[in-house]
Amino acid sequence: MAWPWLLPFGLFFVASVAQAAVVEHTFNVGNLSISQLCQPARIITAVNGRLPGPTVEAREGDTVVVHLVNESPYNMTIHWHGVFQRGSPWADGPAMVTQCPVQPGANYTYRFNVTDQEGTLWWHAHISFLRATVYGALVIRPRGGAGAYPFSPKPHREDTVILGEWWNANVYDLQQQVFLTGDTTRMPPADAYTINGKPGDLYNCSAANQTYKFPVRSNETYLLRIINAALNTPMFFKVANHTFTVVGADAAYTTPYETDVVVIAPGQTVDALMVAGAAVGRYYMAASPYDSAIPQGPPFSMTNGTAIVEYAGSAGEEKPQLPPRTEYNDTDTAFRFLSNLTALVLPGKPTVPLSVDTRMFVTVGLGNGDCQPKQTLCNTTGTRSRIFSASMNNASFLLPDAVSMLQAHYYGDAASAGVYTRDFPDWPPVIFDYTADASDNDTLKYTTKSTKVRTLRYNETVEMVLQNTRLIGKESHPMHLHGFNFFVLAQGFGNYDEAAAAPRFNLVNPQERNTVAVPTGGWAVIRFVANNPGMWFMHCHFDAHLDLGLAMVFEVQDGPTAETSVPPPPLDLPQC
Ligand SMILES: *[C@@H]1O[C@H](CO)[C@@H](O)[C@H](O)[C@H]1NC(C)=O
Ligand SMILES: *[C@@H]1O[C@H](CO)[C@@H](O)[C@H](O)[C@H]1NC(C)=O
Ligand SMILES: *[C@@H]1O[C@H](CO)[C@@H](O)[C@H](O)[C@H]1NC(C)=O
Ligand SMILES: *[C@@H]1O[C@H](CO)[C@@H](O)[C@H](O)[C@H]1NC(C)=O
Ligand SMILES: *[C@@H]1O[C@H](CO)[C@@H](O)[C@H](O)[C@H]1NC(C)=O
Ligand SMILES: *[C@@H]1O[C@H](CO)[C@@H](O)[C@H](O)[C@H]1NC(C)=O
Ligand SMILES: *[C@@H]1O[C@H](CO)[C@@H](O)[C@H](O)[C@H]1NC(C)=O
Ligand SMILES: *[C@@H]1O[C@H](CO)[C@@H](O)[C@H](O)[C@H]1NC(C)=O
Ligand SMILES: *[C@@H]1O[C@H](CO)[C@@H](O)[C@H](O)[C@H]1NC(C)=O
Ligand SMILES: *[C@@H]1O[C@H](CO)[C@@H](O)[C@H](O)[C@H]1NC(C)=O
Ligand SMILES: *[C@@H]1O[C@H](CO)[C@@H](O)[C@H](O)[C@H]1NC(C)=O
Ligand SMILES: *[C@@H]1O[C@H](CO)[C@@H](O)[C@H](O)[C@H]1NC(C)=O
Ligand SMILES: [Cu+2]
Repeated sequence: MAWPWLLPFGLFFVASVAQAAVVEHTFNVGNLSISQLCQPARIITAVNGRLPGPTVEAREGDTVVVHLVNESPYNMTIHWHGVFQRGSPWADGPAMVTQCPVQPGANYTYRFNVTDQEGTLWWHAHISFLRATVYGALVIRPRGGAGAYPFSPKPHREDTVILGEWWNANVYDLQQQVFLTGDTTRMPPADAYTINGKPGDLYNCSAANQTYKFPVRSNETYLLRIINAALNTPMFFKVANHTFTVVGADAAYTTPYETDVVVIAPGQTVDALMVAGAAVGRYYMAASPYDSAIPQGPPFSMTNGTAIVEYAGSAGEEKPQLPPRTEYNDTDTAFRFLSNLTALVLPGKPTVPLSVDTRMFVTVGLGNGDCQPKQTLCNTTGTRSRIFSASMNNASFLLPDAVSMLQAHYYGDAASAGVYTRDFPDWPPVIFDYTADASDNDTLKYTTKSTKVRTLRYNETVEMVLQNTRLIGKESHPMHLHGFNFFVLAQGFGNYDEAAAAPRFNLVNPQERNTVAVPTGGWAVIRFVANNPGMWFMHCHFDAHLDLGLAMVFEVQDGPTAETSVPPPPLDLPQC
C-alpha cells in the first residue's frame, strides 16, 4: 500500500536534486549567403549558418559554456540578455563595457551559470548593429523540467517565436554611414519584419521558404516563447482568432494575464500559452510595428511580418485569416498590456525591496550635440552643424576604446583613470517641464559626450525614476539593465509626481523585468538590489539610440567575500 504514496514523492525528490549539467555549444560566427524577399542572395553575419542562430536550452542551475569562434570579418561579442552573470561578469558581453571585442580569427569562451531564473531569455551580438542577424533564444526550464512549470495547462509543445527586422543592405555598413556622417537619416527603415528569421507572405515575394509555419492540433496548448530581437521597433503581436495567457516576461513568471495582443519592445520576452481552440484552418501570426514617437519620428516600415498557424486537417493552401489590425500609434493598447502585468509571487523568490538606499531621477531621451572627431564625414556646415545625440540626465554615453570598463575597474583606480569618471548624476542638471512641447529648446537639447558611471556599494538598494523628455520628440525607450532584474513599481504619462505616484506603487507583486518600455512622454519607477559586483550597462535597447549615447554604467563594488567579488578575468579574455 505504500507504493502509490511513495512513488510521486520519490519522483519529486529525484527531480529536485537532479544534477546541474553543463550545456556546451560552439558558435561559429561567419558568413551566410541568404536570399530574402526574393532578392538576390547576399552575405550576412550569422551563427552556425542559421538565422536565427541555435537555441541554448538549459535548466535552472546549469552551467552554460559557449565557444565563440569568430570567422566573420567583424569584431564580435555576444551578450546573454537577461542572464544575471553573478560571479561571471566577464561573460556578459557588451563590447568595451565588460570585454574588448573578439577580433576576426580569434576565439573566446563564455562560461556562466543560469541560476535563480527561469523562462525565456536570448543572446545577441553586442557590437555595432550586428545583432540584426546574430541572435537566438536562451531557454531556462525549471530544475524539475517542464512538469514543474507554475502554470497550467502544461503545454503540449513549446515554440520560440523570435521577432526581428531585416535589411536588404549590409547592416554594418549602414551603421558606419550613420556614425561617420552623424546623420541618422542614413539608416533606412527595415525592409521587413521577420518571425523566426522569415518575413512571411505579405511582402512582394511568394517563395515558399519565406514563411515560418507552426503546425498545431485542435485543442492542444502551446507555450510561445516570444522574443523581440528587432533593432529599433516595438511590436504588436497577434494570432488571428486566438488569444493568449501570458505566464512570464523577461524570464520571470507573471500572474496569468489574458489578452488578444502581446506588446513587446526590443529586448523584452513574453511567455504566453495559446490554445488551438479555433476552427480547423490557417491563421496568420502577425508582428506589426508600434511607433510611439510624438511628433512622428523617422520613417518606419508600416508592414506586417507574418507566420502561419496551420491546424492538422486544414486544406494546406487556403488563405489564412488576418488578425484585426492594431494602429501603429496605439499607445493605449501598449500601455494597457505593459502596465497590467504583475509578478507571480512564489515562495523563495526575491520580492521587491521595501527600503531604498539610493534614489535617482533620470531623464531619458533625444537631444543634439557636436560632431565627434571620429565622425570624419560629419557635415559641419549649414543647418546640420549639430547632430542627433541621446542622453540620460543630459550625459551622452561614449564607449572607451583602449580597454574595457570592467578591466579598468578590476585593475583599480590607476587603470580606470582616463577610462571613466564616477560622476553620473542622480538628478538632471536642470529641472524643467520635461514633457512640454515648449521645453524643446536649443539650450535643453544640447548634450556632450562622456563616460560616466554611478558607483554603488555591494547590496545597495536603488530606486530609479526613468523620465522621458520632449526634447526632439517623446518616445517609449526600452531601457535595459544588465546584471539584474528590477521591479517595476509604477508607470504613467507626463511629468513624474512623487506625491501622486508613491501611494500607488505596487509593493506586493510588481512585475520583474530586465527591460522596461518607459511610456512615451511618461515615466517608470524601478527598484533593484545591487547584489552583483561588476560593471553593468544600462541603455536604450533601440540600437539607433544606444549608438547616440542613451546609456550609462553602474559600477557595483565588491562585497566582503570572494563569492561577492569580481573574480580574475578568464585567461582567454580578448585584449584590445
Ligand atoms: C530560400 O531558398 C532559396 C533557394 O534555395 C535560397 O537561395 C534562399 O537563401 C532561401 N531563403 C531562406 C530565407 O531560407
Ligand atoms: C557555477 O556552477 C558550478 C557547478 O555547480 C560551480 O562549481 C561554480 O562555482 C558556479 N560558478 C559561479 C560563478 O557561481
Ligand atoms: C578557434 O577555435 C577553432 C575551433 O575550435 C580552432 O580551429 C582555432 O584554431 C581557434 N583559433 C584560435 C586563434 O585560437
Ligand atoms: C475541442 O474541444 C471542443 C470543446 O471542448 C470540442 O467540441 C471538440 O470536439 C474538440 N476537438 C477535438 C479535435 O478534440
Ligand atoms: C476569425 O475572426 C474574424 C474576426 O476577427 C471573424 O470574422 C472570422 O469569422 C473568424 N474566423 C473563424 C474561422 O473563426
Ligand atoms: C497589416 O495587418 C493588418 C491587420 O493586422 C492589416 O489591417 C494591414 O492592412 C496589414 N498591412 C499590410 C501592409 O499588409
Ligand atoms: C494615430 O495616427 C492617425 C493617423 O496617422 C491619427 O489620425 C491618430 O490621431 C493617431 N492617434 C493617436 C492616438 O495619436
Ligand atoms: C489594464 O490597464 C488599464 C489602464 O491602461 C486599465 O484600464 C485596465 O482595466 C487594466 N486591466 C486589464 C485587465 O487590462
Ligand atoms: C551639409 O549641409 C548643408 C546644409 O544643410 C548642405 O547644403 C550640404 O549639401 C551638406 N553637405 C554634404 C556633404 O552633405
Ligand atoms: C528653455 O526651456 C527652459 C525650460 O522650460 C527655460 O528655462 C529656458 O529659459 C529655455 N531657454 C531658451 C533659450 O528658450
Ligand atoms: C546582502 O543582502 C542579503 C539579502 O538581504 C544578505 O543576506 C547579505 O548578508 C547581504 N550581504 C552584505 C555583505 O551586506
Ligand atoms: C576591432 O577591435 C580592435 C580591438 O579593440 C580595434 O583595435 C579595432 O579598431 C576594431 N576594428 C574595427 C573595424 O572596429
Ligand atoms: Cu531609445
